[in-house]
Amino acid sequence: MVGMITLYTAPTPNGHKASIALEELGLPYEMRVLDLSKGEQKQPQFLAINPNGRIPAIVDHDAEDFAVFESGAILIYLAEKTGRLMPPDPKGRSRVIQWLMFQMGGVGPMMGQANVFYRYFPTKIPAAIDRYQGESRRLFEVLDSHLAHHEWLADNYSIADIANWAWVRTHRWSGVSVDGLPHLKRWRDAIRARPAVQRGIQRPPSAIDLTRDGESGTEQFAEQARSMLMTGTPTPQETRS
Ligand SMILES: N[C@@H](CCC(=O)N[C@@H](CS)C(=O)NCC(=O)O)C(=O)O
Repeated sequence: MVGMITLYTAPTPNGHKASIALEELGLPYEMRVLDLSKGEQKQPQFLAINPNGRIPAIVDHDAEDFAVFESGAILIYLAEKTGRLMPPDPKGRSRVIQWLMFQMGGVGPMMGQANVFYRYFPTKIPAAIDRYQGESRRLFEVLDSHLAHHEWLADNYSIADIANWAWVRTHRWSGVSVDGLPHLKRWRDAIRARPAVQRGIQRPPSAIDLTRDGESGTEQFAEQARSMLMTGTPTPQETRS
């Protein structure tokens, strides 16, 4: 296979970061959707690509089947491969990477844990829910303050915007409000209007709309995430089915 990327993914914010970037860059790719509730991400074939057993990961068949895991690393790889969505000069590149790391080390983990304790964990621990929702909201306020004086997170629309947006758009699922954050909303709406972003969030489409609350299927979705969380790895029966 030449000139083609394989994207291993699932309909989650981290997966959509990669598909949005691929769509923005117009790179040809094929998609392999892993069923996380069946533990396909923990199968040996996939662990050979990503030892961490999580999506997303890519294999670049145009570069001797070079494999990349960690969504932030994938975004940097794709930007550098194409020379787009991140400038090459050290300061401009650093500004993009700073906001990308802000998402990778902050927004993603905090919202991810907010989801765990607010939606999936069988025991409700109010202090844990408050901690992760509160920290997510604090990070949203940092974004809002910065966006009050900047159109995009770095100099131009970049992989930093893609990474943060893919999580911010799901704020309702995490139970984190964006009320009173007008600059964040302006930025969110501007990115949502981009055709490549619209295509990216359909690759693959979410089983439920994570940007809304109270949808049908919500409980089934939460139940699947809950069982994945509790077991860590799938039981042999789940693997076979
Ligand atoms: N830091 C990783 C996080 C990846 C991650 O947590 N992926 C989730 C879906 S968003 C996953 O594969 N979960 C399955 C599991 O935990 O087994 C990245 O940004 O790529």
